[in-house]
Amino acid sequence: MDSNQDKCGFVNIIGATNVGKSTLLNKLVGQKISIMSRKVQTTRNSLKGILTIGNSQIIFIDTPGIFKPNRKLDKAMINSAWKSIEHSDITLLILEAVNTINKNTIIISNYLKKKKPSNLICIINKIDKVNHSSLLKITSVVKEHFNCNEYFYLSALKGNGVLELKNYLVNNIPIGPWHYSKDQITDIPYRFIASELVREKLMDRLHQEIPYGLTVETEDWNELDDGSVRIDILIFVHKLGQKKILIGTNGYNLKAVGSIVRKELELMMDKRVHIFLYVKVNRNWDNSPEYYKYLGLDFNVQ
Ligand SMILES: Nc1nc2c(ncn2[C@@H]2O[C@H](COP(=O)(O)OP(=O)(O)OP(=O)(O)O)[C@@H](O)[C@H]2O)c(=O)[nH]1
Ligand SMILES: [Mg+2]
Repeated sequence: MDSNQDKCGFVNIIGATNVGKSTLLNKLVGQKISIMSRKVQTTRNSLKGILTIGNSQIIFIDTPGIFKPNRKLDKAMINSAWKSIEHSDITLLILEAVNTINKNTIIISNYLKKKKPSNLICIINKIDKVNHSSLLKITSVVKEHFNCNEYFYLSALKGNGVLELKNYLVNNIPIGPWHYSKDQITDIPYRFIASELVREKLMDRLHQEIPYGLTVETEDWNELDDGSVRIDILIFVHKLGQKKILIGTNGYNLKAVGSIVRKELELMMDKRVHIFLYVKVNRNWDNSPEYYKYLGLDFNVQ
C-alpha cells in the first residue's frame, strides 16, 4: 500500500443520551460545533465534524442519544442516529464509566445484535469519574452486551485518551478521496450554530420540561457595512407560561442568553455580532414538516 495515498472515512458516534458524544466530537475536531449540556436529549439531529491529519480525513457524525422515545420528534431523532450506522466505516459506541449498562444501553445492545455496524469500537467515557482499577471490571460487563473490536478509555471532557483514539482512526480508515477541503471542520452553517448555541444556553438555564418544549431557529442573518453581522433568532415554545419563564423577570434570562451567545459567536467568527432574540408561542412547532426538514429528520417516522 502506498503510504502517500489519501484516506477518507466516515466515523459515527452513537450511544445513550448524555454519555458525552457531542463533547467527544468537539474534542476530536478541536472546536465546538455540536452543543453540549448536563441535560439529556440535547442533540436533535446528526451533525458532521471533520478532522484532517496528514493525508487522512475523518468525517465524524455526532448523533442524537438513544433512549425510549415517546414523542414523534424523539422517534425521528433516534431514527437519524440508527441511520448513520448504515453509512459509516467505523462506529464509535460511547458508554459511560459510571452506570455503564442501563435501560438505554440495553436498547442499543438489542439493536446492534440485529444490525451489525461494520467496525464497532467501544469507548468508555468519563473515566475521570471512576477509579482506574475498576476499568477491567467495567470492560468485562460491557463484553456481555456488546461485541466490539477495540476498547478505548477516555475523558472527552478532559481530553485524556483522545489522541490514542485519533491515531487508531487514522490507521483504520480506508483509502479514498477527501470529501472536504483541508481546513474545513464542519458543513454546518453558522446560521444553524447560532440557533443551537441559544438552545444550549436555554437548556442550561431552564428546568423540567421547558428545554424539551422549545426550539430555536435563525430567522435572519445580515452582514452589515461596518463588517459586523446582525442575527435575528426566533425561540418557539408550546405555552404562554413557558414564554414568561423563558424571558425571565425584566427580560433578564433572555438578555443573559443573548449576551453569552454573542460573545461565543464573536470568538468563533472573529467579527462583531448583534443578536436579537424573540420568543413566540406555537403549540405545534414540533409537528410541522418544515421543522423536520430543517433538521434533516424524517417527518413520516412511525
Ligand atoms: N466528568 C465528565 N463529564 C463529561 C465527560 N464527557 C462529557 N461529560 C459531560 O456529560 C454531559 C453530557 O455531555 P454531551 O456531550 O452533551 O452528551 P451527549 O451524549 O452528546 O448527549 P445527548 O446529545 O443528549 O445525547 C455534559 O455535562 C458534559 O460536560 C467526561 O469525560 N467526564
Ligand atoms: Mg449530544
